[in-house]
Amino acid sequence: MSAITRRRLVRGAATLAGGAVGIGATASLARRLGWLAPDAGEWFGLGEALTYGSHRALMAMHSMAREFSRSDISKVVPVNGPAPETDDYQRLLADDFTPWRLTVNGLVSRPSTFSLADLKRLPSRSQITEQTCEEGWSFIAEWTGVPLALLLDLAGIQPGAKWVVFYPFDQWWDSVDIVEARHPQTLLAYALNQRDLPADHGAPLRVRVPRQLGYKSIKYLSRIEAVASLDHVRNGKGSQSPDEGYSWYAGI
Ligand SMILES: Nc1nc2c(c(=O)[nH]1)N[C@H]1C(S)=C(S)[C@@H](COP(=O)(O)O)O[C@H]1N2
Ligand SMILES: [Mo]
Repeated sequence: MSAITRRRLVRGAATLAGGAVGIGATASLARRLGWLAPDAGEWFGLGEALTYGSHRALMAMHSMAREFSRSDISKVVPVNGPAPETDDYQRLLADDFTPWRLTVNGLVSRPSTFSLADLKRLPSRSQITEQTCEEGWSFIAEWTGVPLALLLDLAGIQPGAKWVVFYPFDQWWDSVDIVEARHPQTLLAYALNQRDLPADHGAPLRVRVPRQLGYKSIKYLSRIEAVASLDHVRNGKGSQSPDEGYSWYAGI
């Protein structure tokens, strides 16, 4: 997000908390409302925590990422993070992902697995959105898949679930809050520009979170877990990103 936008949002959130009372009051309000990012204690500190809190406070929960038309689709689709070279992934790739299953578990009433064919039979959504990498490049593409909200409801996500964690076949992992998980543009995509997802772009299934930077859009999905707290999930920061120098929240 640009510095100007961030400044505007932070100022907005401070105003919300009582104007001159300012930053400290905003942080405690954010904490009370549950708008404190899971990595708020990290060295990104208050700034990143406030970006998340102010987005959640000021923007409509259902504000939409811009959608484009087919003529806007980029000719070149860059890759960041090549397909895993592990035996288990390469074997699934060689088998066209027929034996692959997506596991949905954690705080759900019906822990479930889905084959690619199962997912393709569910109601789908297609959207032409921009994917922006933190490294400074972006592209516009059409993604087709199952809204994450639909899958969470099929698995019977429980009211206590506050976060949804994504585990892929490589070492990357990430999570989103329930607002993002239920957002109509948050997809589990199996197609890119109307073809099966190429391996490098996340086959057989990837997340698309078009309201955040590209690194939230986890590729090569294996499992999705609903949790009440991220404190005891791996590094306790909701994502691998804070260990790599990026904030958990990547809203744009
Ligand atoms: N599992 C996994 N997901 C990932 C990555 C990765 O390395 N592994 N890279 C991320 C980053 S930094 C970006 S910008 C996008 C890139 O998606 P693309 O390769 O389809 O362009 O995927 C994200 N999802
Ligand atoms: Mo990225």
